Amino acid sequence: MIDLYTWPTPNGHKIHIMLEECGLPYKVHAINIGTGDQFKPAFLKISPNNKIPALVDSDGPDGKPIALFESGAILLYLAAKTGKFLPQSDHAKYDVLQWLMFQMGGVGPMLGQAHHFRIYAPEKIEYGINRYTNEAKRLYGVMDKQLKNHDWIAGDEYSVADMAIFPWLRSWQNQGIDWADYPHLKVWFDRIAERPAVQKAVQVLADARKPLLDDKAKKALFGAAQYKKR
Ligand SMILES: N[C@@H](CCC(=O)N[C@@H](CS)C(=O)NCC(=O)O)C(=O)O
Repeated sequence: MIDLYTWPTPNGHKIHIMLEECGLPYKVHAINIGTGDQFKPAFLKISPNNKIPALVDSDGPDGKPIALFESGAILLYLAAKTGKFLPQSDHAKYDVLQWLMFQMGGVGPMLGQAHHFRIYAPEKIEYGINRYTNEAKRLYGVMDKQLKNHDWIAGDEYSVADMAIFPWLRSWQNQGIDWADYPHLKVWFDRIAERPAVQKAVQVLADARKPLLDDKAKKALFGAAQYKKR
């Protein structure tokens, strides 16, 4: 059995999508990051960086349980477990891995900062807003160029790299993006949005999805709770 500790944010959605695409049964455990569930000792045991998603598979490698945090590692684990969405051939596999790393090291952190400075920061800091809006636009441009000649981000096959990037682009309005500037990326985005597994995945905990703008959420995510030694 797979237990998934998650919340309806882009990093959570990546794993919902992969599990739905693979047709793997899973039990959802809501970790409300706006009220501080991510700091509870039981969760920190499986996710020491106090972030969702985290997964426990009772039927892990060699039939033994495994606990994992970091969405990229979880996607690769599920790809290895099912033999799906990560190509077998070395060339195609490394193409996927490089775009997955591009998401983990670039798209996620930069778009996250764009959200922070554009939406969440208590002061409007022009330098931060410009820096991360420009980074968002640059990254969208890199992906648009790649998708001019490919159906999927890493080439010919839909893969974990597409699943990792797609959820971050659902919040394009918060990133100062105009889709008209990225026509190839938009076609790819719409193609993924139409997939039945993706539509099911984004419904997981959908009722709880809202901007984390109240004081309690800000304290949990950006304030004292975040920096307390545990
Ligand atoms: N690199 C991590 C990032 C995970 C992440 O940033 N999760 C956010 C939600 S999207 C979170 O749990 N934040 C709660 C916190 O920072 O306390 C991954 O890809 O799994």
